[in-house]
Amino acid sequence: MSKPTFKPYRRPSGGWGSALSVGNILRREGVLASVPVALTRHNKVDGYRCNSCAWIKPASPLPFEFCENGVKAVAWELTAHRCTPAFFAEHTVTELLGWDEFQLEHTGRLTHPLRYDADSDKYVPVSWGHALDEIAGELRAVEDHLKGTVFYSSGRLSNEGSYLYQLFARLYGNNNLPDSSNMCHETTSVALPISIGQDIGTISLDDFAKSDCILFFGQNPGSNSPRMLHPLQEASRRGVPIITYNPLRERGLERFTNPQSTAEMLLGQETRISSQYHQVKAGGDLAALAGICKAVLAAHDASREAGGPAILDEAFIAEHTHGFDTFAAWLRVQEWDELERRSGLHRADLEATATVYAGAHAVVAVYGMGLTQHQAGVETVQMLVNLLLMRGNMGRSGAGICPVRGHSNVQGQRTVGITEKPELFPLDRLGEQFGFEPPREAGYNTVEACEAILKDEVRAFVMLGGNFVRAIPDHGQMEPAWRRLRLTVNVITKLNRSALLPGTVSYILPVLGRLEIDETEAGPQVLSMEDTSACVHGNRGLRKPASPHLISENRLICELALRTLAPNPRVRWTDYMRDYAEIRKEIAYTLPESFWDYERRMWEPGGFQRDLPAKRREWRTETGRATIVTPKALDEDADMPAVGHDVLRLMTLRSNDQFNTTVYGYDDRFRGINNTRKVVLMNRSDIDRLRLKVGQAVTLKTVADDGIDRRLPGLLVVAYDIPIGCIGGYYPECNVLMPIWHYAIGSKTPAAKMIPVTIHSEDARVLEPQLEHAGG
Ligand SMILES: Nc1nc2c(c(=O)[nH]1)N[C@H]1C(S)=C(S)[C@@H](COP(=O)(O)OP(=O)(O)OC[C@H]3O[C@@H](n4cnc5c(=O)[nH]c(N)nc54)[C@H](O)[C@@H]3O)O[C@H]1N2
Ligand SMILES: Nc1nc2c(c(=O)[nH]1)N[C@H]1C(S)=C(S)[C@@H](COP(=O)(O)OP(=O)(O)OC[C@H]3O[C@@H](n4cnc5c(=O)[nH]c(N)nc54)[C@H](O)[C@@H]3O)O[C@H]1N2
Ligand SMILES: [Mo]
Repeated sequence: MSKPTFKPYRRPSGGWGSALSVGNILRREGVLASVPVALTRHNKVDGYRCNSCAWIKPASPLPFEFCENGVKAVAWELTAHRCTPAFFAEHTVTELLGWDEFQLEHTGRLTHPLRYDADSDKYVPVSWGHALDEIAGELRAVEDHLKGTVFYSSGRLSNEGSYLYQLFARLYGNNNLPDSSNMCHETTSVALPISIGQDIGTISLDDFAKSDCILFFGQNPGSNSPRMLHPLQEASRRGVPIITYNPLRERGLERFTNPQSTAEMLLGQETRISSQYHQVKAGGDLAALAGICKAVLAAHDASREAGGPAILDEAFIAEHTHGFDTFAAWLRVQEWDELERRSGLHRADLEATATVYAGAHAVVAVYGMGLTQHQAGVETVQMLVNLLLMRGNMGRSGAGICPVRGHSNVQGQRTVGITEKPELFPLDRLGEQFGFEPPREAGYNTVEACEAILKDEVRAFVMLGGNFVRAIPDHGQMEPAWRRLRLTVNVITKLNRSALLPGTVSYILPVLGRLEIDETEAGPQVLSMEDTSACVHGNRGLRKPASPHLISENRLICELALRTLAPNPRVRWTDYMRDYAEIRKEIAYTLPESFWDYERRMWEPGGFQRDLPAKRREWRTETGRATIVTPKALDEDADMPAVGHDVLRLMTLRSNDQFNTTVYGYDDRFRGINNTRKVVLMNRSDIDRLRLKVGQAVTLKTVADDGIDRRLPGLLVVAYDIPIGCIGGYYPECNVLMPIWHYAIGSKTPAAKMIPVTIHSEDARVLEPQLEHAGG
């Protein structure tokens, strides 16, 4: 591989850099001819839904409704490469454990069901019948169905597959349905129901067009939801202020050139995105938001005293909210010194935001993992909602809260029943519908599943999509525990590390992707999924399957259920796998208020939006009003030792060349990092203070008092524009440093954006020559 380089990226997001990056991956995956054809059906009515992020799919799509990272995700799935039994005959599992994420997935699409053979330490091909029979036998043999088996899923699974999967788990006897959402927007699912009475956001695409101020907290659209840059570009051109709070200066939030506009590309035109950019400390958002709220309140008080107009929406607060007085009293006693210290920002910065906010009529607040993956994540999200509620920015056109969901169907998956929390799904109705008594005991979420596995209480783990063992914290503890499981089933499309940690009985079961034609005895089938704005869309695959031996996720679940569960005439597995409209009928029966006329409406342009009560100011909370939540404390993180200058806050980040644990390449163009992911981004003054050198190799060690040694060697120091005391590294490489018990209070979302670490130089390994470096 070429030598690592670090060079500040001076160009806008999008633009020619994006076009070049796309060209590279199409060539590398051998799909230069086929993917561009597929892309004409990308996010189109009667086409397929992008398998990258969950950003809104508009009713009137652009001629090319895709982005750089959408193309990468499509190319990755439609790749010409194949990972066949011949490959597994050549490589032992032990050998493959030495490969990184890029190398593993780059081998191509999996083609055959495989069973782990301990004698040869290799995966060998088996028939589907044998695989399903043995897995079903193992699942039945688990003594304690309530505790002994876990059914994980990752947020790409369709609504149909998700519904079948939860039904299978509940008929089997538990709610152990952790999903990728547990590591992601679970914080949202806990915070928003208390605040506004629904577990999802309130925004439609249309609101971006009508908003006159957009707040951005801890979300990186340039890499993670690039199609969002189009409405942001439009907003910026209308003169709408866009205010960003992010420790890093992210290129996509600064400047953008639309790669789909010939004029912009040729003329090198670019649009500024953020009008204010505040480099808050990692975890400092709770204090920053409290400061903004305090400044808004102070401005209101001052205006009132001077006989001026109200700045708070007093009528809205009186009629629609609960808890304002307590909150206002709390804000008044907060000390600016403390808010400045915790946020790492000046009072004037926070007041500047408050001034713009107070002058706007319709404000959208966007957030992502920068808020949710913190110990105080739940209260921080609620504080952002408080700010909106102070001026009635909820349930009004152009205003509202916009959590940007991650995986392309992570939201739909939750809607149709993938949840460990029994209260979130109408289990009575499900029981009546299928004539059984669903389990009522809360199931395991991701963290709890890991804890149970560490205690050897779990026998069987079914992974329907995703790369669980790589996505979770504490690799050093979890990987050995994984090998002690009795059964591990990896339902995947590409080889990943989770599959390389086999238990006693282990399978790789390769499935169709949603871009592929899914033909059953009843003809070609379609699927559906929900985007981040709660719009449900149809999906039709268009490519020939990667291998004739693949089956659909739906069929896999049905076949397994038929072999595992006692027969129940009300559950028509054979019909479901034949005709997916039969699954949609069941979904519509369980959730009639959302899914009436499902079969027709999912093909409407823009899909159909599920009912969002908060959008019309109906608050399904305990009090029937929106709750203004006063935080218990301003502590950003109780696990973080307050003393000791040497303790740094590690944020684990995504590069522009990855989708979660899927790594497309070793470049992070926007951050100017090339040919490596083994870096630690540091402020220049921390580098000097800790007597390190740019380009030098270092080891990170977690600061924790549980007696476990967590360390990651071999990272190169990069000088970067990042707040003092905060450092950045890549996920999933850095997950080895995250203690499993370090998570958001209330949601148990791993606190991946603030890991307390110390840094140690590996003197012997200083790299020569000194590397060029960025910013600082
Ligand atoms: N191309 C691509 N697209 C993706 C993904 C991908 O990996 N690649 N992943 C998908 C998934 S599952 C998800 S959940 C989303 C994730 O998308 P995002 O929510 O954007 O997640 P991250 O990139 O992890 O981090 C977001 C931002 O938070 C900032 N940040 C870190 N700590 C803090 C903090 O304490 N405060 C503030 N204000 N900001 C902070 C980081 O600098 C970063 O810019 O994207 C989805 N889309
Ligand atoms: N440190 C740290 N850890 C994190 C995060 C972080 O920011 N920092 N982010 C967290 C977040 S937000 C998330 S969502 C999780 C992600 O966790 P997961 O969703 O479990 O992980 P992915 O990397 O998205 O899964 C990739 C694998 O999915 C399989 N796959 C791809 N497409 C399909 C398909 O169509 N069907 C099936 N069956 N399989 C398919 C491929 O085999 C591929 O190897 O990670 C979390 N972990
Ligand atoms: Mo996510």
